[in-house]
Amino acid sequence: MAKELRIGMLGCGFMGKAHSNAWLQVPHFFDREHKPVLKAVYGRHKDELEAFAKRWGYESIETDWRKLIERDDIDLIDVCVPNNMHHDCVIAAAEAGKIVVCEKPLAMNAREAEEMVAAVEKAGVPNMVCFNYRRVPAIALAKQIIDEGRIGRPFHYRATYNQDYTISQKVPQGGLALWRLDARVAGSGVTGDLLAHSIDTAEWLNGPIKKVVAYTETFVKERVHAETGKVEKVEIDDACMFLAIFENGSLGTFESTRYARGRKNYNTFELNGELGSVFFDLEDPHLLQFFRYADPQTGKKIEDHLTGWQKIHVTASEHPYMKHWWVPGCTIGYEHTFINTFADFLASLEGGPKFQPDMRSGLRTQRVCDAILQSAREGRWVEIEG
Ligand code: SOE
Repeated sequence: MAKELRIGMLGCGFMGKAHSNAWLQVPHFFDREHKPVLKAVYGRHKDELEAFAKRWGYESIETDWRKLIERDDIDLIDVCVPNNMHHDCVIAAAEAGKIVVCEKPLAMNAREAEEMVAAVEKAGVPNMVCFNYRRVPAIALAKQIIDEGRIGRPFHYRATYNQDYTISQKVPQGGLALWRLDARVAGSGVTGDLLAHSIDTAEWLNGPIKKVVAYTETFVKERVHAETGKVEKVEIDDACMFLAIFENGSLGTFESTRYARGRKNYNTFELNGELGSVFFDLEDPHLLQFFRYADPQTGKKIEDHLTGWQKIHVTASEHPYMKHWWVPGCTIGYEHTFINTFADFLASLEGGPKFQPDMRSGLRTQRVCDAILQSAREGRWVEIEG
């Protein structure tokens, strides 16, 4: 008999939906001792909350998130509310002895994240941050190829994360749909929202970043606030570009914007090494491009007139996660990255490998984000502590 894992969901927006779907789907595709049960969901607006609970089959609703966390019929708290609530929700959940899942970025800044890590480690509760792109099979395959030594000494890491939904001046800031444009709720703009993904992936694939120098821009300086109806100053970074030096000596270039007309979720990375290179584009998520120059064992050159970039269609059962899905050639989507993520997290609760990224890893990414914003403010290189 599977052990019930009673889920308390905080938030019923975009991520509340992606996470609810993932908890329900894990048992259908992965053998786990735990069976997630959608026990209760919190939301600010009763009507929207009731409709959400009905749609996803939550047993109950709460309009007070602290009351939900205190309930003793809840095992795991999943924090899917805007960034400025993550700190208090995670600390309350840890103090209540709950398993804690939190959306990215972990917090508004590293100071908050430190307090959250201290709370979960003091309580000794399992914890994670939902950087879901690590569980895109093609990205997990890139990690495997790097760990197999097929890239060798790294020289360059190049990443972009571009979107285009805020170009119009008419797009308001704040409120349920656009809290990401309100610095008081989001903490930052593309740095915390998009580059946090790029940084988590970069450090997972290429090791820690030692220092950064950054430039940020806010193209639309004022927007109507959806809640006050007043025109207010925009205080987030609409775009950010930074250079990074990795501990391993390789050079990094990162760019992110919400002003790249035509780019919807253009999250890409390329790593160039002595023995080979890999390239990935989330707008083409089933493919990993791999260039093989030399044999990782012998270092002997294998490049000749027949070699070139391989486009690996990452759908075979030998590829990460894919044996749990369909037959070779059949693809999976955005929502499956959350299902793969929760499958790994449940495995870690059942004696499997320790789950990463945990909140201490989330703190590390927060420190890099803080350094980027500090560098942009002060116009100088900033070292990453800790
Ligand atoms: C922003 O539009 C956003 O939804 C991010 O907040 C998510 O983290 C990213 O996965 C997709 O884009």
